[in-house]
Amino acid sequence: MNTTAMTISMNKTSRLLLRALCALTLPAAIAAGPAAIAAPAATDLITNGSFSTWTGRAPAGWIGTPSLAKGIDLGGDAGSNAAFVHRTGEPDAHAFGELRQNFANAIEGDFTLSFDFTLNKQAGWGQNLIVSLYTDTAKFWNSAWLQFRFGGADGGQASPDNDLTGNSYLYLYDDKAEGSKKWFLPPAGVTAVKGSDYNPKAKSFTGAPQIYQATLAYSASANTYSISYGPLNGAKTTHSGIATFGTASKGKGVKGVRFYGGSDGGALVDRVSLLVPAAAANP
Ligand SMILES: [Ca+2]
Repeated sequence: MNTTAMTISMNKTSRLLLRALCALTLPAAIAAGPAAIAAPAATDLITNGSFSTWTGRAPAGWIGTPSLAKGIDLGGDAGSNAAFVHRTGEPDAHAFGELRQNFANAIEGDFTLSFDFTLNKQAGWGQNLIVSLYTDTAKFWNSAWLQFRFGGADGGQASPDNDLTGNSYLYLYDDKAEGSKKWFLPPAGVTAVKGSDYNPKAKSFTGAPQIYQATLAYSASANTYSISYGPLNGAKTTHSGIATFGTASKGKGVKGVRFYGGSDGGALVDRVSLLVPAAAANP
């Protein structure tokens, strides 16, 4: 629509009209996916999504647990670092090698989260990477608006099947109804994510890394999610019209984003952004 609109002769009235049209159509543009969200009228709420700057053991702008580590850059942003998330103890709130960032104001409308990642090949519990958007910064571990996970063939719930073949799958985690949490998008028909051989101490890969990119878009008007993922420079698999997650109708909104490792395998995360329409940006 921008191409057509820009050919209009621009008197003051048409400029105002164009502005109104852009405001009306922006949510649809964001829902359409990463190619459409490069519009200038979007604001990135993430600080230091490239992980270029670190203060001690945590990247600037982020909250990290002690087992979070600086990782090798994944190449999608200009030469810096990534974050390596890796669970190192029992699965309580403090044992995860995790990465979090809070926002000044709750996000209750459209947003698009995107990031690059690898999953490590290692025998383990079966959930290399868990992504959570939470509503309570003080109870980030149990206030998920939504979660999605890359794990073994059954989501890592019953068997340690994140095996050395390194294949993991996308799982969406319904946290809308307490006590009736469930997984969906089972492996049948879901694209496998191949693992990488990563040495976190040496910050190096053995063989070619398998680098992926994922995008999660929420449309408030449709009250649905769209998620796509695939090789960084390759074709993406997209699931759209997802309406199972908790939504803004809870009246809480998203207050922060969390990446953490739920298995011994771990994951590298890089080039994180969370775009909102400019009018909805934090002041
Ligand atoms: Ca980086």
